[in-house]
Amino acid sequence: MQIFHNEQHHLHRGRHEMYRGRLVPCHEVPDRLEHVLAELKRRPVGPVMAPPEPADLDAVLAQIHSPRYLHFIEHAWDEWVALDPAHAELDALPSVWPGRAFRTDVLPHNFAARMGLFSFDAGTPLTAGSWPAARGGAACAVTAARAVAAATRAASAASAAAGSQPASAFVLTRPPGHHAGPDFFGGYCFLNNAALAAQVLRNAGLQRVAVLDVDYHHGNGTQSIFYERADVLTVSIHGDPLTEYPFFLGHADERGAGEGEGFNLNLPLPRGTGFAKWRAALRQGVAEVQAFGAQALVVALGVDTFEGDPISGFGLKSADYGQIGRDLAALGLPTVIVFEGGYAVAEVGVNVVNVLEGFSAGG
Ligand code: OKP
Ligand code: ZN
Repeated sequence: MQIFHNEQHHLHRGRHEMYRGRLVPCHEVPDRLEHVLAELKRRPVGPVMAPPEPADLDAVLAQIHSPRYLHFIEHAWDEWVALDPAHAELDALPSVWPGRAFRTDVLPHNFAARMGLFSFDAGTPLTAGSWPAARGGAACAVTAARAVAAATRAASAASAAAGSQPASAFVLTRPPGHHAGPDFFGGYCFLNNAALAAQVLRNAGLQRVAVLDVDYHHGNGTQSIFYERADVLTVSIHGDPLTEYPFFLGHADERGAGEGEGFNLNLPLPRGTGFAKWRAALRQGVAEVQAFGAQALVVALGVDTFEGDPISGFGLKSADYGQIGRDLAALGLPTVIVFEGGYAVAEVGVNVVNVLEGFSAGG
C-alpha cells in the first residue's frame, strides 16, 4: 500500500472551537497525524511519499466544490487580516448563518456574512494555513486515486496474476474532509478529500465507485456531493444524528434523489454501540457496495469510533481495527483509504495502522 502524506498539514493549527458557550482548545490537532506517521515508522505498511501538487488540481477541485466557495476559502484569511491587523493572532470563526427563509443566492460583501454562508458550525476555525493545508490534502487524495487507477489499469492489461491484491493507497492528511460539501466547510473540514478521490477514480474510467464512511460522524458533505448521482454510491456508518453531530443529516431514510435514488445508504447506530453491532452494520455496508457492483472503493477512515475518543460515543477497541481492515480488504477492490477523524490523540496512530495492516493482510 502506498501512503501519500500531506506535508502541509501542520499549517492548519486551529486555536479554539465554540463549545457550550466557551471557546475550547481544538480537538483536531497536528499531533493526530504525527502519531500515525510515528506508528507507520514502527510498523511500515508501505512507502510514505509526499507528492507534488498535480498541475490540474484546480480543475479537479471544481468538479466537487462550487467556484464561489473555492474562491472564498482561498482568500478568506487575507480578507480576515485586512479587516484588522490584530486578526493575524486570532482564528476566524463564523457567528451568523442563513437559516430557513433566508437567501443564499446573493453573495454578501460583509466577511462575517460570507463566513456563515459557506459554513454550518462554529467548531471549524479558519486559520492562516487552513487553505494551503487543505489544498495539500486534496493534492494527496487526487494523486493517491490516480496511482490506484493507474495500477489497476496496468494489472488488468497484464490480466493480473491470480492471487495478487488489488491496488491500494492511504491518504494521510488533515484537516479531514467528509463534512465539507459542495459549498460549505464545517466539522473541521474544508475540502472533501474522499469525494475528490472518488471523482478522480471516475475520471480515470472506473464506472461505479463506492465511498464507505466509517468515521463516527455522518459524512454529510460526501452524501450531499453525490446525492443525485448514480455513479458514486455513498454509504455511512455513524452515530445516530438524533443525538450525534452533525445532527441534521444522516438518517436511514435518506436514500438519494433523482438519478441518485437508491445510491445513498445511512446506517445510524445508537451511542454506546460496541464492535459486534458495529461490525454487523459494516457487513451491511459492504454488501451494499457489492450489490452496487463497485469497481473501486474509497474508505473515509475515522477512528473516532474508538472507546477512548473524547468527542464520540462508540466502544471499539484497538484490536477491532485490524478486523475492520480485513473486512474492507475482503471486497477485493482497488481502494483509496482517506484519513478522517479520531481524537484520542495518543491512540490514533495504533488504531489507524491496525486498519492498514489488517487491510494489507486480508483480502
Ligand atoms: C469531525 B470528524 C461544534 C463542535 C462539534 C464537531 C465534530 C466534528 C467531527 N461546536 N464537534 O467527523 O471526525
Ligand atoms: Zn468524526
